[in-house]
Amino acid sequence: MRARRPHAKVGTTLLAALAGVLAAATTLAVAQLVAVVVAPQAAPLIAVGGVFIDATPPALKDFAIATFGTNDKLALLVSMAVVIALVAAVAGVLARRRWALGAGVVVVLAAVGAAAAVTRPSASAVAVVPSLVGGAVGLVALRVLVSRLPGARRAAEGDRDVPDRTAPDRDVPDRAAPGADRGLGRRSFIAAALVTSAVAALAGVGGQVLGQATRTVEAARRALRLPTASRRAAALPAGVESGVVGAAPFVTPNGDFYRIDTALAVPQVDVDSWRLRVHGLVEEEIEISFQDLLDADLIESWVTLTCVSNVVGGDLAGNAKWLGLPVRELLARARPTADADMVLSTSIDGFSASTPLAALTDDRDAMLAIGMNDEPLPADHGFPVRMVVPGLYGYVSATKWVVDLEVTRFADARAYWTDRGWSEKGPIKTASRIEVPRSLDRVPAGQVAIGGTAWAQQRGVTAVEVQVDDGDWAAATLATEASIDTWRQWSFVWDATPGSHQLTVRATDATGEVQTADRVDTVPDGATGQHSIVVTVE
Ligand SMILES: Nc1nc2c(c(=O)[nH]1)N[C@H]1C(S)=C(S)[C@@H](COP(=O)(O)O)O[C@H]1N2
Ligand SMILES: [Mo]
Repeated sequence: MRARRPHAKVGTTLLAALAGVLAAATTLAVAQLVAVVVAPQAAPLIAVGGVFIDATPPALKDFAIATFGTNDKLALLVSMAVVIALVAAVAGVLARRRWALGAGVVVVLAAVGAAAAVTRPSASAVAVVPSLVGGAVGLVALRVLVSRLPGARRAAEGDRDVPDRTAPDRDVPDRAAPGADRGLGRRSFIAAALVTSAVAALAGVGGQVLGQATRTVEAARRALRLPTASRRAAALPAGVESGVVGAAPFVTPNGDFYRIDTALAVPQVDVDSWRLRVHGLVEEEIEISFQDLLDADLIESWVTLTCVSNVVGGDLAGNAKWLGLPVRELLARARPTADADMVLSTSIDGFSASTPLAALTDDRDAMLAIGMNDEPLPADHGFPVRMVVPGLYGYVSATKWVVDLEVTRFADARAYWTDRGWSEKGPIKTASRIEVPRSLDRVPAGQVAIGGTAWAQQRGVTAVEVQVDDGDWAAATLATEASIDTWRQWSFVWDATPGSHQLTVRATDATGEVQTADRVDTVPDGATGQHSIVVTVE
């Protein structure tokens, strides 16, 4: 009989797979909704994704950034959804034949979610709740759907996990009486599938709506009035912009500022309970509140942040006006002992960075920042407090959502990325890039405006040169320097002749060192090499 109905059988298997996928969607949506109430970071996708990110080898992380750029997190979430859907489809097919097997897959998935959630930094025991509640609801959904698959036995006929061994065929659905399809056929399954989808959709939308409504942290951020700095940033000198149309603006608007971090869901930090602890190799342990920061003498300065994962010509750099407390004032109160040489700053989400103590105590104005371009820090950029240290790549200095400063020694402690193959120290390397025109652009022959940005934080850029094809290096015009800690724009008027041409740029820093042409990869301490583009002149 089975052999004569291959299509029906395939169809039922597909429906079983669909049952599994719907049950998984219900599990995730319900878990997400519960997580909004219990702990947002405890949502299973977020927690499992977080574990995955922390376990990702540096090469894969670099590949993800290179391939997906700042969409690497979206790529991860989509991949996880695909994998879960596949596993869930298998669970549905299994559950049709042996309920215990299918149910087992759901239980294991929920357990993985719960385990991931409870082991995330700063998680409490309640972090298991979203996955467990979601898993329970998912099990019910799977049970209901599988029991309504065409050919499934009526509930009255028994709910056994193991089919009757005396029967010649152990396959429960196909063994069902010919009349079984009448009561529990496709229509009944479709009805149950619609109800399940509705439950999943309601939970999903409910989670979103509730999430928005309870975003008290964003409300607190909006309500915050930043104090005026005791030492204001110098007004930007006229002429910091090169004037080349299409070049990156000198000040990066907060909304356009590159974002790099390991947080799948942005940490929601409550300002009233935020504390920063300064401890370790210090004469005196210190703890400050956010109010302490608001009441302190704050400074403002322009600093260009750069990511160590930025490739030659890349855009993982941004320039902003930061408002904050000099870290050296806090350290002066704590009094580091003579053997200390590093400060390990740690975020509420477990990320950490190792910064040389000297970089936090010298006159470069490393700060605990609370303001970015005259606004409270955006949540993505570390609200309420982050570190900003001129001259060092972000991974060794710019801890967002910072809650802890441990004064220690490089010999005794390692930071998040140092543990994953990156260098323990990360001074920013001199870089320059061409922003206008774009590579592979077509431009008209004659005078063409070339423009871009160069940076060498803590040293300053003193020259930029452009090379056309294999010609001599020619000096570009430098825009005014705002400070040695900010990037510097440049422009160059090129007398373009028809044909295909390569343009290359290099910068020289204030120590006289010319940016090297040697290409090295971003791992372990930042890329080098010169940026080239190819354009067609018509
Ligand atoms: N908590 C936390 N802070 C972090 C990171 C992180 O993953 N988590 N990444 C660092 C890195 S690698 C960089 S380049 C900067 C980027 O800061 P931005 O996202 O504000 O541009 O943040 C740093 N601070
Ligand atoms: Mo970075």
